[in-house]
Order: sequence, then C-alpha cells, then structure tokens
Amino acid sequence: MQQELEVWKEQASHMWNVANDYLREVPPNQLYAAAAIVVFTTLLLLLLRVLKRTKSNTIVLTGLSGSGKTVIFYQLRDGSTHQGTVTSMEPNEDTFILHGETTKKGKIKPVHIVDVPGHSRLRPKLDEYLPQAAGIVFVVDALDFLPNCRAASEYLYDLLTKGSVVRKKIPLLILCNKTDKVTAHTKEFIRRQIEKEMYGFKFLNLFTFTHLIIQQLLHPFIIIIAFDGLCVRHTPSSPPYLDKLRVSRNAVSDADVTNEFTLGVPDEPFSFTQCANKVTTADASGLTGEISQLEEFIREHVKP
Ligand SMILES: Nc1nc2c(ncn2[C@@H]2O[C@H](COP(=O)(O)OP(=O)(O)OP(=O)(O)O)[C@@H](O)[C@H]2O)c(=O)[nH]1
Ligand SMILES: [Mg+2]
Repeated sequence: MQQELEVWKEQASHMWNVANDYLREVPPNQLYAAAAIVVFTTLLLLLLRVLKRTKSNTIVLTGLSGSGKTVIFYQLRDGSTHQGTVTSMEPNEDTFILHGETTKKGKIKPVHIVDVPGHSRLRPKLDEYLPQAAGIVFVVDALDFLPNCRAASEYLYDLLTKGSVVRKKIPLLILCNKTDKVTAHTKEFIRRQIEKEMYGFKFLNLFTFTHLIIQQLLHPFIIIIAFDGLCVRHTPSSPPYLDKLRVSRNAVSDADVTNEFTLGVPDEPFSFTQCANKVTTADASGLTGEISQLEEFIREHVKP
C-alpha cells in the first residue's frame, strides 16, 4: 500500500514538472487569454443554467366566480372533478405533472397551477401571482355568458391593462368553459361580444380622460398624465369625482382609475389583436374533462 502511494506520488510530481516546463515555454499573453476564456465560458454556462431555472412554470387560472376554474384545476391535476366544488375562498395552488401526461415517457416538467377565486374581495390576490405567470387562463362560463358579459369584460379589461401583465406580454387564453351543454355559446361569439363590450369602455376611457384634465385644471391635485395616443398613466388613487362618474356611467372599469395602461387604437373598433399581449380563445368542458386545448396552451408556454 505504502509502495503504491510512493509510485503514485512520483508520477504526480513528474507530471507536475512536465506541465510546469510546458507552461514556462508558453508566452504569458497566451496563458492569460486561455484563463480568460475558461472563466468567461464558466460564467456563461452558469448564467444560462440560472436563466433556464428561473423560467416560470406558473399558469394562473382566473375569471368570474362560477366559471369553472376549480373544476378545471382538478381536471388538470387528477383527471377528475372531485364530485363538484363550492365557491372557493382561498387560492388553490399546486405543482404537478398534468394528469393527461402521466402516461408519457421521459422527463416532463411539472406545472405550477394557481386557481384564484373570482369573488371580487379575493381578486387582489391575483396581483401576487401575475408577476410570475408564464400564462394566464381567463375562464368564461359559455353557458351563462350573456348576463355576465359585462362583468367578465370588465375583469378581463382590468387584467389586460395591468402593468405586470402588459410589460411582460404574458399570453392570455380566453377559455370558454361548459361546452358540454348544447346551449353554450361558441368561442367566436364570446370573443366578439367581449370585444364589443370593450369598445364601449374605450369611449368611456376618453370621457374619463377628459374629466381628468378638467379636474386637474380645477384642483391642485398632483397628477402625472402621460398620453401617447394609446396609454394613459396617472396616480393610482382615485379622486372621489371619478367614483361618482363611475356610478353614474355604470360601466367604467376599475382599471380606468387604477391601472397604468388602456387598450385599443384610436378610431378603430376594439380587437384583441391590438393588445400588447397575445390573446387566444379555446373551448373546454371541465366537467367532462375536455381540456386538450387548455393543455396545449399550457405546454406552449411551459415547455415539457
Ligand atoms: N355543465 C358544466 N358545468 C360546469 C363545468 N365546469 C364547472 N361547472 C359547474 O360550475 C360550477 C362552478 O364551478 P367552480 O369550478 O366551482 O367555479 P369557480 O370558477 O372555481 O368559482 P369560484 O371559486 O367562486 O371563483 C359548479 O357547479 C360546477 O359543477 C362544465 O364544464 N360544464
Ligand atoms: Mg373555485
């Protein structure tokens, strides 16, 4: 054992001497350049690893209360509805491999799904999850759509004008749920109706904007307005006259007074194609497990 160690030591010292002789022959400049390349490549590889790791795998499910988010959450995770749900009072979140992919071979990246309740009191919770979202799924009840069209459009408008959503251009899917019922509206119809509703908001925004200027002239209220044709920025606190205005007009979204961006192109009917975010539509039935279009959207934005 001792002898083997001696032989090994001798070999190591011989190799060290050879390496030293070689390095002495190489000009110092070449040595520095080689060292710099090694350091640079190591740093680059580390950076790529970190970037790859920080790529979000979060998909946020949002939409009005009763649209079917929790049923969809369970379908994605367990492939079942857990025999019905009740109105959620807390966000539901978990990280898992989609149930539809559990039989697939190879390494599959788990997805972090967050189901944020639609109750207006719980909606502020959404702001905690949006900054890390790789995609947003806005669930719409395609069955009971018309009576809820305005409320859904306002909620969607609010989402699509949030700084955290617009700046990161988070893709958004309008998921028309409950298509198992024959009386459910089509995704094309739902998209058109929401666009029409939002076109109405655009006029109201202009109205609000004019009021802001008038009030700015009348009150020593500190307000920053940057108007570049599409975008209006102002202080987040809403002056009382705007609340009155909102009540009287009955349809101005909360987004008008709190969000940093507005939607649309002047003199053109509103269309989702004008949004900074990519907005697409899909059908689903959480109840019967028809969620393949949703799974496609998830996998498009959270690579397996
Ligand atoms: N027919 C039909 N009913 C559905 C479908 N998905 C959900 N529902 C029903 O719609 C109701 C509301 O579903 P939830 O998943 O609790 O709705 P939610 O969006 O989570 O509601 P909140 O938690 O209040 O935000 C339940 O009674 C479900 O059974 C569907 O695809 N088809
Ligand atoms: Mg729920």
